[in-house]
Amino acid sequence: MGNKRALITGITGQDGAYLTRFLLDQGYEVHGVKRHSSCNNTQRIDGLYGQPHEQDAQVHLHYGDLADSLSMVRLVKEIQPTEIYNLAAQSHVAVSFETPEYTADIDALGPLRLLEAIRILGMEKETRFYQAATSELYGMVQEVPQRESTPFYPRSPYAAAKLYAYWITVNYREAYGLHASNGILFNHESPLRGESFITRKITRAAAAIAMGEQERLYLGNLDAKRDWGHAREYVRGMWLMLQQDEPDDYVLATGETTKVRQFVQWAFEDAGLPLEFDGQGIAEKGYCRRTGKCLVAVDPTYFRPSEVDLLIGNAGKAHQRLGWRHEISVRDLAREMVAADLQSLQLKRATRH
Ligand code: NDP
Ligand code: GDR
Repeated sequence: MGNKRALITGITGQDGAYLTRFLLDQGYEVHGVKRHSSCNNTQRIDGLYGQPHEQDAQVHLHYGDLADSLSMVRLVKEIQPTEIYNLAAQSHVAVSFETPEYTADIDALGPLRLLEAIRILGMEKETRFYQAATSELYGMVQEVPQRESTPFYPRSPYAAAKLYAYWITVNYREAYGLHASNGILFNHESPLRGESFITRKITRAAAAIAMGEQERLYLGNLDAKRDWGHAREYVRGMWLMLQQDEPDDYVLATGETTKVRQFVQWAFEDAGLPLEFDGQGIAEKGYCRRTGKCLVAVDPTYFRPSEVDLLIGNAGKAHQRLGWRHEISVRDLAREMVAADLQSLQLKRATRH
C-alpha cells in the first residue's frame, strides 16, 4: 500500500498519542477524530498536529463523535484512510456502571458505525480496520493464562459493550471480506495514562505525597491482579496486525500478573516513601510508614459491583505471527511513571515561585 493514511478515533487518549507518534515515524499521514470539549483535550498530542493552513502538516484533527454516524461517514469519505484505528471509547470500567447506555452506544455501536461507513462507501478493499478489544472480555476467570481461544465472560457494561464490538468486527470480516482485526489488549499504562486509572492514580499520589501536596491516597480493591505492559510497545502491535496479509484477532500481554497492592508498594518506594503493611489487613489499617502515618487506605466506594479478579495473558500467537514482544517490565513501568509524575510536580512548583 503506497501513500499510507491513517484515521485514528480516540487520538486524544493515551494510546492515540503513542500511536500517532509511531505512525508518523513510519511515514504516515495521520488524521484524528477529536470531540468538542469546554476545555482543551489535546494535551497529549499538542505539538504533533498542524494548523489547518499548514500545507505540510502530517497530523490533522477533525471534529467528530462516535455517537454521530454522519460525522463518521463524512470523515471516512473525505480522508479515504488506508487504515482505521478505532481507539475511541468510554474506556473506564467503573464509570460504565454509572453510564451503561452511553457506554454501549459508544463502545458497541461506535465500531458498528465505522464498519458500516466503510461498507456504505464501498471501501472494503481499500481500508483496513483495527478494533480496540480488551482483556476485560475474559472477566470471570475461565482459563489462565488467557489467550485468543479462552471463552469470554464480561463482568461490566464496558466489557459487555466491547463484546459486541469484538463480534461485529469478526462478522464484518467474515460477511464482507473486510480486513478487520481485534487487538485483545491487556492493561497497558504509561506516563500519559488517564489520571483515574489505578496505576496513574497511584503514581500521581505517591509523587504528590512525597512533595507534601497530598495527605493520603484512597483506593478500592487492592487484591485485583492485572497484566500491565507499556502503552508505547502495545501500539506497535496494533500496527503489526494491520500489516498482515490476513486479518485476525490477537492477544497482546506481558504474561506477568501483579496485585494492585504490589504496584502501590513499588510506586511509594520509588517516590522515596517505602511503606509497611501492618499485617492487620489493609481494609482496617491501610499501608503506613514506619512512623505510623497512614498514607494509603481503602475506601469501599471504589469497589465495583462486579470485579475482574485476575488477568494474565498469553501472547504466544502475537509472538509467533507478528513477531511482537514486550520488553518493558511492570517494575520499570512503575519507575518511569513515578519519575514522570515527580518531574511534572517539580516543574509546576518551579513555575509557581
Ligand atoms: P483513553 O480513555 O485514554 O482514550 C479514549 C479516547 O476515546 C479519548 O481520545 C476520548 O476523547 C475518545 N472518546 C471517548 N468517547 C468518544 C466519542 N463518543 N467519540 C469520539 N471519541 C471519543 O483510552 P486508552 O487510550 O487507554 O485506550 C484506547 C482504547 O483501547 C479504548 O477503546 C479502550 O477501551 C481500549 N483498551 C485500552 C486498554 C488500556 O489498558 N489502556 C486495554 C484494552 C483496551 P476525549 O479525550 O475527548 O475524552
Ligand atoms: P481496568 O483498569 O478496570 O482493568 O480497565 P483500572 O486501572 O481502572 O483498574 C484496575 C484494577 O484496580 C482496581 N482498583 C481501582 N481502580 C481504579 N480505577 N481506581 C481505584 O481507586 C481503584 N482501586 C482499586 C480495580 O477495581 C481494578 O481491579 C483498564 C481500562 O484501560 C480498560 O479500558 C481496558 O479495557 C482494561 O484496562 C484492559
